[in-house]
Amino acid sequence: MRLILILGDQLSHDLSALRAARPDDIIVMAEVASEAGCVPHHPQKIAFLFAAMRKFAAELRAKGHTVAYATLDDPDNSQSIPGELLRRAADHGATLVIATEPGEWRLIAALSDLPIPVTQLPDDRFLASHAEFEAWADGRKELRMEWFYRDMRRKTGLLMEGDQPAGGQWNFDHDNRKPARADLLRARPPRFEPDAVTAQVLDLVEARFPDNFGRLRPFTYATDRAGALQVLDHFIAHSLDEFGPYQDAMLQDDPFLHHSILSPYINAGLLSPLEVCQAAADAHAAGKVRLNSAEGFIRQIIGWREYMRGIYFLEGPDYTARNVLGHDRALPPVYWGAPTRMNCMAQAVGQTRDHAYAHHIQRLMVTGNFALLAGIDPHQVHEWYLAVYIDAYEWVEAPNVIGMSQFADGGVVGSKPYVSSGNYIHKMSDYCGGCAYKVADKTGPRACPFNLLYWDFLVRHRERFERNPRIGRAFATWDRMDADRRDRIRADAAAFLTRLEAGEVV
Ligand code: DLZ
Repeated sequence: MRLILILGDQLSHDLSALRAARPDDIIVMAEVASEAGCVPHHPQKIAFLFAAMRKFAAELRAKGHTVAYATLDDPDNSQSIPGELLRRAADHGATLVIATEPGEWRLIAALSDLPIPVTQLPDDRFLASHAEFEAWADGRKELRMEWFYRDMRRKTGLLMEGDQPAGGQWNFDHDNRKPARADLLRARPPRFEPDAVTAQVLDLVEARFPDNFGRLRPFTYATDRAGALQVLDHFIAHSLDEFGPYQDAMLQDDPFLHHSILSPYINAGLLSPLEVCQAAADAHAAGKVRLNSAEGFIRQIIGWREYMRGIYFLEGPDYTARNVLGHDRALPPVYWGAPTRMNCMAQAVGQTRDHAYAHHIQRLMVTGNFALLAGIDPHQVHEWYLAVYIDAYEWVEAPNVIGMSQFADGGVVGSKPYVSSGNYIHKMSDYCGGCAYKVADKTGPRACPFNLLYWDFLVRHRERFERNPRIGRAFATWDRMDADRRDRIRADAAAFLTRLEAGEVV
């Protein structure tokens, strides 16, 4: 007798472990406190996964599989994945577990440590296997996503004309940096009323996780593949064409803009990355979607998403502990919704609280930028992102946060730290108009904190970044400022950081 393990982010009917299943195998799925509580996940994230797991289990049963499913409130539930495997193995006399390799070192180790044999099959829902990524990385002085992405374009044939990229260019980023106008006619992602299964899960989550940061209701995410496909179709038909130019824009009253909101479904396994990209490429081929939009979208998935996973597994289990900049300030309460006078932070965190979602620029250039400039402990930043975003799993979140956003890996992911003064946020959003601080003020009581902290960060880390070709020139600007101004900036930054540490409203 054998057990087949399906984790909450492995809800794909062609999962390698399911392909290996025989008719008499027992499929094990479990809602467990050890996963739901390893960081304080957003209630909508827990509800999304539990509802999707229950529906996936029902689909498997309808196909004839035997599923041993533990709900969180099952009194016999041992509340951990290893515990549930051992319990089910004892119940059924199983002697072997077949799993698809989890997306987190912690769980890979937990499965390897089980007292019964476990076969961990490769997760081939990804385009690049570990061996392929290692071979690609081997011998390169510097790893850069762009080169990897081009290989993935060649491998998939997406937006390729023979061996050349469609339109003669691999990357259309220069067309894709427009601020957005407020537009009441912009399409919104479809909303799904909770059905009976989801409603029951919502009640369970409300009762069990009352103190987790984030609103549980209204809950409007799809929780099965059919719903996820509707979101995909809607995105391709109504939003993808404008996604490209406005993908970096931020608007106060529009949390989603032209973003697809497909990452929760792709990362949980309800949609495959390739089918999503193929739909975008087909829409372009049919003349419905401009090339820079299709290319920008496809790059996020077969480029960035795959690259993040490659880095996570290449760098090893200690990756989330890296902190080359020695940042040690505690994550301030504003990340958990405490009042702030910084409108951009209030908007990005408020939208995260309401939807368990923020798009990549809000994550990178608002909350991430602030944490880096303020010298927050990157491990705490990593745990926050892992907890609050509905699409966050360690294999994708850690390289994005520890690497790209916090530069805590010393430049494995990014060739420079992603830092900016208030100007970038002002250019790309409508946040600054409604802010208590003034983005035009570089010093003084109303100076935008990003303006102060930007220089303070660079000066603190001058030795490391001065010779960096992508950011080094900023030091020449700093050196040209008169000494009084430089002193004022540093004194105002220090005062701001003192207030932040004291827990004052900043
Ligand atoms: C994220 C998550 C949560 C909140 N809960 C569960 C759960 O109860 N059962 C489960 O099988 N998976 C859950 N997950 C997803 C796992 O944490 C995920 O499989 C690992 O982090 C590896 O990506």
